[in-house]
Amino acid sequence: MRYTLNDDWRFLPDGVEFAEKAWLSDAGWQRVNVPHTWNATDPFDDVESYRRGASWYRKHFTLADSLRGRRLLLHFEGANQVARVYVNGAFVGQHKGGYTAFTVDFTRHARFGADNLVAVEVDNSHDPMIPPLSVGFALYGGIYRDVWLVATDPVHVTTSDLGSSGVAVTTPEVSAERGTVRVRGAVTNDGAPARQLRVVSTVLDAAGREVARGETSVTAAPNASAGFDTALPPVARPHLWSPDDPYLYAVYTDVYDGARLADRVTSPLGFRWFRFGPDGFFLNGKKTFLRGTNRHQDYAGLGSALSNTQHVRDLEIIKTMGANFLRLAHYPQDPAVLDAADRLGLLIWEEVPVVNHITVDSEFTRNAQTMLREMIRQHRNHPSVVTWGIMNEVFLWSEAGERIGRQSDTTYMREVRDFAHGMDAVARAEDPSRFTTMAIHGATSYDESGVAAITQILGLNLYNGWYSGTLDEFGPTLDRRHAKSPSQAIVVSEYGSGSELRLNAVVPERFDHSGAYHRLYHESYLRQARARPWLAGTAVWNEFDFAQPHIGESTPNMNKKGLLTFDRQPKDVYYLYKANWNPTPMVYVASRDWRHRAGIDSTGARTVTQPVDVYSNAGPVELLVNGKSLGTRAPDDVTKASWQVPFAAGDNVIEARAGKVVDRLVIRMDVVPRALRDTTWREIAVNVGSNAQYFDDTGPVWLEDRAYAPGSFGYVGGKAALMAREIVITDTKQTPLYVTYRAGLDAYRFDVPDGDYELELRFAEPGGAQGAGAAGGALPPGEAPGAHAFGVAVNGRTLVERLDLATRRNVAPARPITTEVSATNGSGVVVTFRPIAGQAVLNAIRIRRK
Ligand code: GCB
Repeated sequence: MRYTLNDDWRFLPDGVEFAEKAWLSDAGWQRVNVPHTWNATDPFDDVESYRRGASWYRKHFTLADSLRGRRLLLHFEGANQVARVYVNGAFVGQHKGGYTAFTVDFTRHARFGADNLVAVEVDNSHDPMIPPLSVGFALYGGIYRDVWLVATDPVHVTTSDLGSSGVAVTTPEVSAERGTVRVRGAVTNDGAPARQLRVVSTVLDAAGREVARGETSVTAAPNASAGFDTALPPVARPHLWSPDDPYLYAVYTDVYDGARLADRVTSPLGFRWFRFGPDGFFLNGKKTFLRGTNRHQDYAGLGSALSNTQHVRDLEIIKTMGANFLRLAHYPQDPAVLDAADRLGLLIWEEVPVVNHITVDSEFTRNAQTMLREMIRQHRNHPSVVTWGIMNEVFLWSEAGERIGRQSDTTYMREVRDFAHGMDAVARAEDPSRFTTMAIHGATSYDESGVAAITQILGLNLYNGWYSGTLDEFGPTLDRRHAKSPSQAIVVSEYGSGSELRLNAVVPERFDHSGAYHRLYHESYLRQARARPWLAGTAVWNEFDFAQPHIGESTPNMNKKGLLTFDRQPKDVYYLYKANWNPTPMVYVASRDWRHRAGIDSTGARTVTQPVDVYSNAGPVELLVNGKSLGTRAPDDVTKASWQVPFAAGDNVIEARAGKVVDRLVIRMDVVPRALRDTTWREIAVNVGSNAQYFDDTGPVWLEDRAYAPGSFGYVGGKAALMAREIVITDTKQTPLYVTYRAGLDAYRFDVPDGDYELELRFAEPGGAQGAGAAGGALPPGEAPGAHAFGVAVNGRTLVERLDLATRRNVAPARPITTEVSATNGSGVVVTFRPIAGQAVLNAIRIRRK
């Protein structure tokens, strides 16, 4: 019998003394339900980072008298990252590691018909002995998964097997003709005398019909456990499990004490066989390309404290996209995730959070190996799991926790190799039926140290065309690795680029965070992966945007590589995958992220010609714009068809038709005349230093930047630049407008007719970081550190004598200035910059006719 103890906890965000004692009042504590994290929103605090430290949770509960004589346990699905549990003041257990479940026994301390108090101290402080050490995601503290009260008979399946159910179900032999099942575990007799027990394992099909049964007798001495290992008779012509047909059986493991059923454990079962090899992945004898993605477990506003239904919904989104593979990066996830993967049909790569570097210490190794064992024992019965991951990019940081490009410390490299060998050996011994894997980045250290050759599968995290180089380098990089590792299966465990719903571009560029570049990136990777039939599979980084504290970019503290946003709105790029991977006929106008555009009149007839892409897996597509056909096109090899669309000023109805499937979208176009003396314009806003347009519903479309041309507008002199990734822009919600800028410009000009104007200039210090950019190595660096001080004049009149943007390290507050200006005698509006220290910079500019 078990039920959740999720409701009505008291929470204190502090590490006080005696919090486990009933006499300490918790009347002033916050009321919370679990799942709960105290870091639901503070990873997004602009400057101070999120709180890592100790907190207390307490819950009062009563135990029914009928539970007397039972074994009483608390099962925590996850608490990050060290949890110390007390019941009625007594310490009952401790667990290290934030991503695996644990069970504590409090039978001796239970009170019946009276108040019981469970108190849990949870601490997510950095601990050099507990993986992960440094990560690019938030280590949310708290009891952020379900808590269960479990009551068993004194005779029961062992509950002390590293948080697992105590039962291991394997399928030693599976073919289309027959499937054999083996059930192992242990039973415990908490009482006296010794007991002769029967362990009966039954396989039930999806309709609940018994298809196999086996029995083992065990003698359990008083207060002792005894193992069982039951081989069941084969199931003839088993209904195989696969992503296309995720047919599930169930196994009941029943413990009988005489005629009495003392305990039952239910395990999922799927019959399937698979292998990974240098020639790819094979499931049930069929070559299967792993069409995959990655998932972090956090969500806008909730942090890591998701309900089970939210976990399940994430997997449904992934399945609907047409994926058949999911990497649970970088840590074991909620049991609801594994259940959903079994039921929906998603093959799983699950891994332990050994990320970036290790601590060379036997305690760290012990903790990492325990986590690995816990993960495997807790999730090994899920047919969806095909590989266990032992680490991710372990050479990205140095032993001392510095982000470095390349390892040169050969002693450390040897230590990492030994560590990896140890982890790999644990995984293989725990579960010979799965394959071992690790994910590596592009450094040579993995080969030099021998680490790359340790696991059966090698995962590659590749970002060609994002952090470095060009998109076309992805395929050749894969080929070189294939040649170097001829005996390993290769999976692209990560690839991705960032995008931001508010940015889009006609001419997308690397790192512009436009939806257009995001799509281009994934189109290119899809194509290149497809051309390599030996590849086992690929996994997008990442299905969802997720929190990444200490990073700047277009939305501070967020990793924007998701195919969906942090609150699960699909970006256009999601439909690229759906069109390619989900056979359901669809057509999609790939401009939901860019429904309000602007552009300079291309014909003089108040029209702007810009591209529109459509994804269709339903055959040739006809595009109609405002009811007029622009012709029919056949989609290319990644389902894309493109048109140059002449947009009229205002709303344009775009309709794409592929046979019976239709998609319709209204795109609004703001037309800026070529010559500003044509006063059909009211406002011109420019995202200075960027090739991308910005729009956020609160104001105008901010155009991509342009060089000045007489009669029109634009910059004079200078160079387009990008803030270093580490710089967090504060005091604005319109961060993308500040991320790009023009440095060293002489002027910004608008050849407007005489009249009165409102002019807004926006600035932020790009050199706020000491050595920013360099730390990331491969990233486009921002300006060199140092003060930027300059004067600004408008039409010859000083606006600011000395604008000094220098500020704290890695923090750049947004600095907007609005002024009024009159253009007289054909002066137009001319903003001039006079450098005092370093170069002048400008991040955005806007002019409005009054
Ligand atoms: C990686 C890491 C992942 C990061 C990702 C990125 O290689 O494994 O944790 O989030 O790159 O977006 O930089």
